[in-house]
Amino acid sequence: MRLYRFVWITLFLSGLALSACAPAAATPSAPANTAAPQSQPTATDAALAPSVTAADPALPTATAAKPLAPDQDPYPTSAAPTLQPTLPAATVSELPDASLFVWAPFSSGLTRPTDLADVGGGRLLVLEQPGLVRVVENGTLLPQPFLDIRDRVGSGGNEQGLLGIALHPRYAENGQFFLNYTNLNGDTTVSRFSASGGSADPGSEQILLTVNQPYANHNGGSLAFGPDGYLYIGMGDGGSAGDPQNYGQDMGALLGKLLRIHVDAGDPYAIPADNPYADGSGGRAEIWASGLRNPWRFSFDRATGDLYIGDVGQNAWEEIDFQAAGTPGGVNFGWRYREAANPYSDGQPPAGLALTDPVAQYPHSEGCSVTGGFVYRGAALPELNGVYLYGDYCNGRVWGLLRLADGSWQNRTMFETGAFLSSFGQDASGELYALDQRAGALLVLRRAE
Ligand SMILES: [Ca+2]
Ligand SMILES: [Ca+2]
Repeated sequence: MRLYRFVWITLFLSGLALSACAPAAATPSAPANTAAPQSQPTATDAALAPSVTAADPALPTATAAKPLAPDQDPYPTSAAPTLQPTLPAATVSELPDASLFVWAPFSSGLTRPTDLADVGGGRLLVLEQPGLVRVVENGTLLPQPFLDIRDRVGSGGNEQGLLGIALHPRYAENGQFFLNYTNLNGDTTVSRFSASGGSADPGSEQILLTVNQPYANHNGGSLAFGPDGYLYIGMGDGGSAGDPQNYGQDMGALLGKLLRIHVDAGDPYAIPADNPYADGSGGRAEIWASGLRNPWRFSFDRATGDLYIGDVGQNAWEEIDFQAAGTPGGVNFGWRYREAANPYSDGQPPAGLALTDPVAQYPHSEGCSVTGGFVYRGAALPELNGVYLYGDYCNGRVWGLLRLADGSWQNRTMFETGAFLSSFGQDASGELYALDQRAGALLVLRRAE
């Protein structure tokens, strides 16, 4: 089992064609928070060869229509960002005793689950990496998929496939949801789909954005609507290792960025007026933040609107980045000048270039690939109110991170789940789930008996 885990991790990091290399019936690790700590993987993606799935290493270009004039009328939401965010009164003042809680089995039978969304009525949509959207109803996996787009999803590489979902803020009225997947060419695709009557028609797809991916790995994959009503898209640096084309710092590239678009205006979208390069001068208009290596998972605190990004590191450090709600775009999170808060490339940043270090980091003695999570805002576990939970894909460890009233951070290991943590999920009431990619299972965070 330990050897198998090592092989799996090596494959994950290498972005190889997993389906050709790994046995389909490998035994998953048991999802329980009492699992013993795993041996620390030593594999890194430093020796990656470029993928054969991408033929064109040229500067990626979006194939979306030319962005329209900056939109002055952002989609209104009831949760407008606060310019001077304050912590909700219910936020706890310290990290709680982890033994109060347990990651309990919730559902199983899934194939490489990658993301989750709550559509109400006890139904969770769960993405399967090969291209199915499944329905888990009150913990039971339904046989009929919600959507099947396996015909257009390329999932040969371990970081490729159907990767992210975001429901439109008015999903209950318009049935719109958004998916992020790598297509049959390995290129990032962000599309709008429409649901009705408990399922979605593959023919309803409207492609918003396609970004050329020069290598099979580092595709990002997350989607989330911010408190401003705009859709944020996490883009990795394109792949290989060490960001050989320096996309993270190239404002002419969409790779290595967090993008921000307005999906309710324009054709197929509009650029928010306060994007840092909204007029197209100095950088691509879709860019919100830069200097990211592989922001596999990011989320917004549903109470404050604060942004948390889990940015996967190279050989040594994993990091959590933070942007307070209401602060301007244009933050540069440092890659490849820095790996987390540590120097990476031999080049020095130019004078005057401000880089923003993470609020938490951990070395590869404690994991190997960070999976960003969520700030807990549910009702069942008030001791966790305001705690950001995040994990490591390779060893299943889960940390708690808490922003204290004075702006400092408390960070501590809380759980050893033993899961291959591909993602965390949040339901409509704010309760949290963990997705075990290898076991095909969902775990739910509950109070220990
Ligand atoms: Ca890539
Ligand atoms: Ca960074």
